[in-house]
Amino acid sequence: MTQKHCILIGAPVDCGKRRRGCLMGPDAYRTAGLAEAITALGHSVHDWGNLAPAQVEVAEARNPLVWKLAENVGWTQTLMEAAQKAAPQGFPIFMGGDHALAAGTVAGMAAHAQAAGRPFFALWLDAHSDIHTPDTTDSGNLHGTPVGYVTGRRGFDAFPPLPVRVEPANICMIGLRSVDTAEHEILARGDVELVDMRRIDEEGISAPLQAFLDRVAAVDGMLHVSLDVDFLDPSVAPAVGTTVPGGATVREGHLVMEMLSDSGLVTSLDLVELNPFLDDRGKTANLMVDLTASLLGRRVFDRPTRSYK
Ligand code: NNH
Ligand code: MN
Ligand code: MN
Ligand code: MN
Repeated sequence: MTQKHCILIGAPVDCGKRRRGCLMGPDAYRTAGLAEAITALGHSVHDWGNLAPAQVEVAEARNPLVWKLAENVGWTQTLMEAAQKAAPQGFPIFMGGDHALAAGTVAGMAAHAQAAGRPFFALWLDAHSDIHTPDTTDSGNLHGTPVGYVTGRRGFDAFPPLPVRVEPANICMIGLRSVDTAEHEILARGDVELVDMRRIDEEGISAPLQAFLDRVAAVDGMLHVSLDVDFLDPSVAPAVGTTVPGGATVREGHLVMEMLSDSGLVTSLDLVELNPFLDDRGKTANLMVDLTASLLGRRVFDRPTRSYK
């Protein structure tokens, strides 16, 4: 595979939910050897260190449950800018931090794709659909809202204006098994491609993923991957606040990453929701690093063909 210049961007976002600990994520990835795993594959790495949220003032949210609005808005602004700065220079890897960070990274990458004149797609690997708005969330936790923001849903007035709306049809969610009622309503009548765990059980994970990748390839799209730790089953990835049983296996995770790698379509990556405080001797951090290595070309054997059909 072609060599990349990987840019590690520490995003210790911990304001997207009440349970604390995701702020330690970037350092856990460093400790688990993310940079070393990348250079071992022949790529170059530059670690930009950890960013801090812009200081902003916001009006009080309509929904009194909403938690740490100003901090979430500040991070969105910071990461939107960071993504647009990093993308022309290499392959950004956003080391989270909770999933609230994706409001900024996805919006920033979408703006970059527009500037580059290419269609933008996002792959959401998650147990959850994260398509709430600050008005519909019943937890008040804004890590459940980044897809709502980037698809231009109403209710994000306090947030930076969206540079470009991401087409719901250009988003594919794989791993779904916890979708709230308000999210279900919007998804059921929308165009987001939904691959829940039952579909994975019945069809395997490669067929729906390949179908999505074919769509991205057909229009030479740029693909952003947002990997939430809870996409994986909690037995193999316990270091996450929102464990949901029945998730992807280690091999399903690697197969996704290997197919993404073969596709050559991925242009940026979020690693989100790792809470090192909840880990078991670094097991989850290590798995996330190994999955990133698969995405960047690590193989046991090269495959003679590139097609998985
Ligand atoms: N849907 C729930 C909420 O809005 C859970 C979101 N939690 C996540 N998302 N971990 O990936 O609170
Ligand atoms: Mn998520
Ligand atoms: Mn999740
Ligand atoms: Mn909820």
